[in-house]
Amino acid sequence: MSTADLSDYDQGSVPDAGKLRFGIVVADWNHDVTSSLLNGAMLTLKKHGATNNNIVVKHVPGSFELTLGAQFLAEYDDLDAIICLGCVIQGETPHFSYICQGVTYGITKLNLDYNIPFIFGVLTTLNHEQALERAGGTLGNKGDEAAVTAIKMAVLQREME
Ligand code: RBF
Repeated sequence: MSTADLSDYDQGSVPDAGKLRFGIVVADWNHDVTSSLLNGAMLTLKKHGATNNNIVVKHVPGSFELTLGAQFLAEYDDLDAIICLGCVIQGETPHFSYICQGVTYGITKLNLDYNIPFIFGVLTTLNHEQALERAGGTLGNKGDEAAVTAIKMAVLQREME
């Protein structure tokens, strides 16, 4: 069982995000969890220099819609990275697997189709408790980690230009 707080990263190794523009697309299913992921991502982007004016947040109904929501952002705004936040919790039917498969494939495809990073910030947990532990609970906040990844990948992309 994992016990590490992976959000406890070396802040000195994160580049400045002051000149970068971010999109965040967040799923409303399991809203208590995804709002904490969003809060963590926003705070972390701003901690590293991003401003409110340079962060666009859009909501979609569920994690399955994250892919198209992120594509809308990529098409209609000039962004350096797009963070996708959601939480899929296993139920009694195989639905969980189909949603996870769909969103994982969708976000992977966006990464390859567009020349900007799309960050996978989707929790896929066995229960609600596991999700809360990873959304500001004892195991950190995956929203923070998604934000750090977005900054690092956006800077990497700029270095290559
Ligand atoms: N969306 C989530 O983001 N997390 C979930 O745990 C989740 N569970 C679902 C379970 C069922 C049985 C259904 C029908 C939908 C679920 N969704 C969930 C919503 C899904 O991502 C999507 O919004 C809908 O399937 C409509 O395309």
